[in-house]
Amino acid sequence: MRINKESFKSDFKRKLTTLYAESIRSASNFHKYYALASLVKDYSSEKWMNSNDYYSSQKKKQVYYFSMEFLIGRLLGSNLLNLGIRDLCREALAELDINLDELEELEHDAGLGNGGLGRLAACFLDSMASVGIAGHGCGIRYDYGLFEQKIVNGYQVEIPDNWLKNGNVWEVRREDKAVVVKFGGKVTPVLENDTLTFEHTDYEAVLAIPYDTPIVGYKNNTVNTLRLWSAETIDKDFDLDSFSKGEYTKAVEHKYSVQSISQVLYPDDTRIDGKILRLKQQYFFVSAGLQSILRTFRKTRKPITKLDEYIQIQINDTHPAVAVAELMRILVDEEQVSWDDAWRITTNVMSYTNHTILTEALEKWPIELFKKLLPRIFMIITEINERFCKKIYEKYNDLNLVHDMAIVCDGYVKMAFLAIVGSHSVNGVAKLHTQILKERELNNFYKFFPQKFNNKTNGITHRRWLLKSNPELSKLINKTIGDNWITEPIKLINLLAYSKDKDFQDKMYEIKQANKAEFAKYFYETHGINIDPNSIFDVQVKRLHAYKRQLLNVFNILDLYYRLKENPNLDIVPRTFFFGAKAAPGYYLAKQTIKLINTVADIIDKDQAVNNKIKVIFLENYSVSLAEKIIPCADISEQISTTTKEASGTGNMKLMMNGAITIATLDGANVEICDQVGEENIIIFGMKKDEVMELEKTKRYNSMDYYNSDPRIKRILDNLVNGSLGVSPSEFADIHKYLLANNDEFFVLKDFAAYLDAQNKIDELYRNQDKWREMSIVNIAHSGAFSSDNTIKKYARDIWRINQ
Ligand code: 26Q
Repeated sequence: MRINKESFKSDFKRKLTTLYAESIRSASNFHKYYALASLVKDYSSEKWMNSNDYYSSQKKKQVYYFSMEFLIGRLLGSNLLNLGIRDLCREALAELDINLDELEELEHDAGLGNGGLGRLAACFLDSMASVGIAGHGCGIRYDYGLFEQKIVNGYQVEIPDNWLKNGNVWEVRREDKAVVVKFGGKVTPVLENDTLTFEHTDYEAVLAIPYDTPIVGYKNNTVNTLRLWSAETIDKDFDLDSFSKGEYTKAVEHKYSVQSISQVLYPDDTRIDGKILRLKQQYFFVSAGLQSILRTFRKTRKPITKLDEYIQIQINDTHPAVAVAELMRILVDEEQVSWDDAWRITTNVMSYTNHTILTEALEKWPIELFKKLLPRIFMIITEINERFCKKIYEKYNDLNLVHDMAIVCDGYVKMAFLAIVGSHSVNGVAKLHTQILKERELNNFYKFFPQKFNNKTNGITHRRWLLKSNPELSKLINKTIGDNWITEPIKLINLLAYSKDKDFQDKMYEIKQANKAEFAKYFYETHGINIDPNSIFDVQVKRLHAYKRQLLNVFNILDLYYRLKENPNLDIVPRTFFFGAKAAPGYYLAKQTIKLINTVADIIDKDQAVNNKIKVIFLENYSVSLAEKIIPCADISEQISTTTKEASGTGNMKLMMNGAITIATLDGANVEICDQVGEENIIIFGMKKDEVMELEKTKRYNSMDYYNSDPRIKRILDNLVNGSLGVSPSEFADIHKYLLANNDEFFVLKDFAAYLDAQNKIDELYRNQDKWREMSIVNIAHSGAFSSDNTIKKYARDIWRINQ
């Protein structure tokens, strides 16, 4: 389809008329946004249809990324970009006196994820389409995404994210493709003519309706599909029987109970509370997804025993792990495949990605709950478990080991173990993380299945995180090394030749300054707060969690504040510290940390003696679209987790790609960033992996020692609870207790001195602008290695066995 400015303008006007019977003059900005987005969807429709037609002939292996979360953010800008018409539209709209950026701002973020894991899924969708892999997303269409965060009196308040209230232009409801998912009930074995089948009765039937969103590849012909499932009641909304008896409440009860399945995303990204609704959500979308995949496959008339040659399923953490048993159920019960064949097919189809080593995040379900909700699935898991346990026993003759590795044990169904046993590939998300999984957390399984374990370091789509979010820098890169980095991101390495080039350095600096000024303007307009664009922008944006150590960052700020108070002439480069972080609603310590950050921000703000040197900004409601605004402005990227705890991190990659210098522990993907850029281009501090593991093992850490021996720490902690922060002395008593009485689980106090030294080094480095800019360029040049295009190609080659 050829689109030029004139045809676009008339298409756009026609769209406004057909949708709203409005002209450009009379339409609201939102209607203009909606009409534009609807037009962009039309532009991608033909390619979408052609991709689907091609795929349904099953010439190509289909990959399905099963994930509870897809944090895709806004689609208008990235779809325009990937269709290759963003500049054209911008110009054409300008001729109509319409500002494209303003329209893009009106799109509500699709916040169907908590953080890293959900955003990774979104980056992977973009990369799969852009490198031409037939890879689709399968998940849940939550009515409410991750809560909207408001800060009230320094505290986080959660507001429901009603993201669908003004409609969702991108999705297509496909009622004709609905499937039925069954919960509960009774399963009875039936023996007939020597064949054993299982009859499932008295179950609750839930209708799963798919909503499809096109995923447009970058300037190619691929348009893949993100299929999200919504739960509805089957044919009758009311239980008519109850309704006619006048029991109105009971009549609608069933409807609400069904709809609740896809109503809301669980806003917790670590701790699990074993809620039955969460298991229901998992089985709901997994069963719906598998049923629809199989239905399409059957139409090809290929033998079911070859399913694994055409279908690959990636399980995003343990959340969809029940897919192993559900595929076995379909193959054995519905397709009459023998257990052994079904098992071969299933394990060849499934692969599992682990995203965490925190033990509290390893999902397990109480047997009684599981059995009641999914009786047939439970029987199948029991069978898988028995066969697996037998194999362990045969190999090791060790009942303790059988106990440690059993999928069903100690009253629980262990989802990670089910995922490992039922997959042909198990991968971690950064080298260090995979190594720790192999050496420690999953060591038993690694010894038993060494060939399954592999690493796939995470990546980010450079199209959203550089090309789209930092257009001026992208243009400068294009002018300097050409634009082939857009399709071959590794080519960014050619910037290395310019790392010492004064002209390039200056231009890059000017762009950074312009980005910072633009953000300051935006922030003033939306919040009435001034930010100095000439200060260093120091950025820590990620979920709030103790292991990510926002506290360490705050403590450095407090120490700096006290030093400035003691010595008003202390010579530091002015700095603005940005925090963006949502806390899980039930995570008390994380919420208190937000209050602390805001309290410190207030104190500094009100203090004339320091407020021209340091400032703290808490970015309310950190989201994908806010990330796109702040990341291009960052001078410093804070990646300060306790070593071994951050599986990978992906914000670290986004920030380096935009020229920020990383201050980091050697954790997760920071290790690989350091390997790429070299130790002279990153600031590393703090405990190393072996030190952390040793201290955890020997339990020799005593946070009190640090409190007693470092007067800076003592001052900070004392002031937390003596009322000097201008809040009640009891306000931060629990943070104090957590660090001292409860011995500081994540070694904040132990790494404090090293962190302060590292921060002081940054101040010095920044004054040497030649060096600073050189470092910044080196970081951008190496960031191509962290494009998710590369990551996805490795998944395709090693795990999905797709020949490109
Ligand atoms: C599980 C059960 C019940 C309720 C919630 C959950 C749950 C939900 C989300 C558990 C974990 C998550 C998300 C985890 C996550 O985002 N992990 C991050 O994944 C990134 C992508 O691999 C990594 O870069 C981060 O290091 C890792 O923390």
